[in-house]
Amino acid sequence: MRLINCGKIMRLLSLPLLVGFLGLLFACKGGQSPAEKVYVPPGKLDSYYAFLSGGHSGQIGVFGLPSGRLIKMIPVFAPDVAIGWGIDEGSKEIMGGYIWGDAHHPALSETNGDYDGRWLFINDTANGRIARIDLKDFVTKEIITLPNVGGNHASPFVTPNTEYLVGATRFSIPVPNRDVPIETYKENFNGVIAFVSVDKDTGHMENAFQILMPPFDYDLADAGKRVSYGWAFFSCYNSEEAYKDLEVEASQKDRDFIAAVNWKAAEEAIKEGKYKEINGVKVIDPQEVKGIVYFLPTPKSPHGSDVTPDGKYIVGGGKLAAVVTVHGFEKMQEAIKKGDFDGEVMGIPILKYESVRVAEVPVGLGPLHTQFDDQGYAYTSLFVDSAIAKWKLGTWEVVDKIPVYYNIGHLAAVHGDTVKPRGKFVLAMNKIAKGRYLPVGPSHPESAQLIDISGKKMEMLLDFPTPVEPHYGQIIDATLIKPELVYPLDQNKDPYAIKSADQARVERNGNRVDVYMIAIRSHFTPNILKFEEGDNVYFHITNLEQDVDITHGFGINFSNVDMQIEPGETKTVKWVAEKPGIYPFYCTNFCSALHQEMQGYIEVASKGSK
Ligand code: RUQ
Ligand code: CUA
Repeated sequence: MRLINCGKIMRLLSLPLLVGFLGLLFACKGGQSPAEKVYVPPGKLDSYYAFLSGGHSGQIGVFGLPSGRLIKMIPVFAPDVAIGWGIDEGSKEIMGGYIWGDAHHPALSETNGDYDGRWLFINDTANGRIARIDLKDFVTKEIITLPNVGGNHASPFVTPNTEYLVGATRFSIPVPNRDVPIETYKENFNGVIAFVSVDKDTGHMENAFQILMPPFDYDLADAGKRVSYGWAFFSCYNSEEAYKDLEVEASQKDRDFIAAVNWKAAEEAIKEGKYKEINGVKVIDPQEVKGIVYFLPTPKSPHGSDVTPDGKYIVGGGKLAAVVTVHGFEKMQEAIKKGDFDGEVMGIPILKYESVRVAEVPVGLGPLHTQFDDQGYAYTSLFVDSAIAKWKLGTWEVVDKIPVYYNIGHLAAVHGDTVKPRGKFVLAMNKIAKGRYLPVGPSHPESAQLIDISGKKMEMLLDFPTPVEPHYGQIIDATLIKPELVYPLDQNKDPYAIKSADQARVERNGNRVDVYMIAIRSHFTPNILKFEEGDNVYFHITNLEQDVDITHGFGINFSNVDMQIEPGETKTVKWVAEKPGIYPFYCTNFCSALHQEMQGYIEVASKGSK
């Protein structure tokens, strides 16, 4: 019998072993795989909230990162029949008669230049508004209209202590709006830059002041921070002042502008009474008040206007250029002091390009928006190239590029527009995301792509669909948000609240009927109701539950009435008894084993029959 030749076997085995060992070593060095980096096991929570605007759906999507899971859609400018947003009386009043809005830019409130997790604001480009969502319950609390602003796009971008939200005109209109020939655009139309103040305790918004501007299209904005605190920077295109065929006529000039606004100086001017009131808002005219606003020439039709975390530089995304332009705040201050001007428009000095520009960074085609990390790098979205360019602040060199699918608009890094970016990830929000998901007809869902930015090279991790249509998004450390899980019943101050079933009742006053109703598992009190044809019925329903996630619904058959009432909450909804007959109503939100039994009947008698 031959002896086994151990040495030979060892030699035969050693090569694959060595290869395997080295492979393992490399794998470990690369750290986790993309799948591991985004995997959040069942029962575990994500580390970040991402708030993505819902565009013309008028909503905001709340996603968990790194998993990309959609957690909630917050209705803001548009009705949501599930929770009754735009149906119950309270939310109808907040919506102010509109049923749509075009939500572009979520803006988290800030303290000392960093997100504080208190409120979320968002603009409505269509109807010139800003909404405030309370992050204690993720509910829209207030919507304010900005008079004189046509198409509020460059908004709401907060100042470092949420002193102000900004707004600006995208579509210039006459200010005040009136009937003039469109052909007199140059003489009769104006842009407006608006500042909305925020009460630091309640979050309540007020129109503070506005600045009258030439009829350009103001696009994006960012507030100055640290050294540039007290300023805000608004990009604009169409300095050609075209009002038709903009795609040709508004792209003639090689440079448009970033408007630098000294809002501290504007505050002073207001205090000194240097304004006129238009539509109830204090408006400063730069032809009469100097030193409030300056133009920084910026190539070409700039879109994004983003201030670096140290506040020293303003980055303009030259949509029709192949570079981002970096302006220096200090250089700007010197140029203002020296009067280094190249003419003026409407009393607003144009600073010399060479005097303010620090660098032109050759990032690639169609640069739009820029975000920042914690290592001194900037990330610019490239719409035409369908890519993100990573470049170094200070040396201005492009160090990496990653393709995205396709046509990226905004991008968001973790705390990526604050004074304290956290690095880790950047989220690409792609506009035209052809074929990324199972097809669902002609319109393809938009895509978001999560990219690891912690290493030298960017690494694509994850791809997930996002409901119509994210423009901007912001990503916040989840530990900074601590929502309430029930509304304490003893703090319910709703004038129509009742706190026990024995207070439940029906009160009639002419043809107005008020129903004070209780909802608690698994019963409505009262649940048999009798009205007369033509009655206007107001249901005031209090959910007496104090258990987490025991929400009741209230839906009436053959009607448009449905709403959700959260634990401890009271809501009012109006229903008109239009036609004689029987109308079942029921709990529309699954709440218990006897949820199916949670129902009642309404009887409507014909007029004068009782
Ligand atoms: S926009 S894709 Cu409405 Cu903010 Cu730039
Ligand atoms: Cu209450 Cu279902």
